[in-house]
Amino acid sequence: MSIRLPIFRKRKQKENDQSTLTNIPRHVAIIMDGNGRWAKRRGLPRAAGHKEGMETVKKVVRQAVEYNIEALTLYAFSTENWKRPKTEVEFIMKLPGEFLHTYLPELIDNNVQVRTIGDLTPLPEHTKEAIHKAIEQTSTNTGLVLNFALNYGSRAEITGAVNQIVKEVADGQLSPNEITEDYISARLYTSHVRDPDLLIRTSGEVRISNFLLWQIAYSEFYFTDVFWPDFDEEQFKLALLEYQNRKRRYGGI
Ligand code: V07
Repeated sequence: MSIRLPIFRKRKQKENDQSTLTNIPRHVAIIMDGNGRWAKRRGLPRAAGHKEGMETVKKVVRQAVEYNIEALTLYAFSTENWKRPKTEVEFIMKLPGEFLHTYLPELIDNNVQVRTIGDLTPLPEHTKEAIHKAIEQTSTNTGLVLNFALNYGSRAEITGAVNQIVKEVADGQLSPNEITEDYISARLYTSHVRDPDLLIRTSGEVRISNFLLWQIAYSEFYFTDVFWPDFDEEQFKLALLEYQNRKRRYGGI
């Protein structure tokens, strides 16, 4: 007669499956790269890639709201992007208006606060009008802070802060020993949000390209080969899972 021995199974690590996300980053920043290449692959004009990329923005924002992410910063237009053909720049500058025309009501419904970082001065008037309206109409919202980086460059941002601080010192309003990291942070475009916990870049490039240089000092980086228009709900979830697993690994020591 055989004796039955109890089998002790290792407890299933439930937290590791796709359906359970813990340790959600509070601020996610994204370099939305690969729109032109996505279009080229399909034999479409680059504009088609930008348009599809705009649809991805809507999906990612919905998901960020669902996950209760506090802030989402999207690199929509860099200071370098002005070098592109005039027709392409003109097309891209219509996107904020188009986006907000269809999507602003949903942003308001979802308690999203629209903000920008960067110098909006050189943007076309129609672009600025659409954006200012969205900023105004969402200014009292308390949910997701949705930051669009427009005509943004990190070195220009830091240079601006340095100039401001030097002027305060020269005017005798500020003593050099009062220049702390917090004092500098407060003079950057991002003074209304915490530093990003996670930085995502799509489309295979493994560079920072003058995006949030000061603010990403302690961020986790996630690079994927997926083109921005293909960065769907599943892809975003993969990035959040990777973030969660990194936190778990070094949290365990
Ligand atoms: C832009 C679509 C996404 C891929 C990257 C380049 C093209 C949404 C906006 C936007 C900006 C401000 C705002 C509401 C929407 C946008 C630009 C480019 C310049 F208040 N997408 N998107 N702005 N692309």
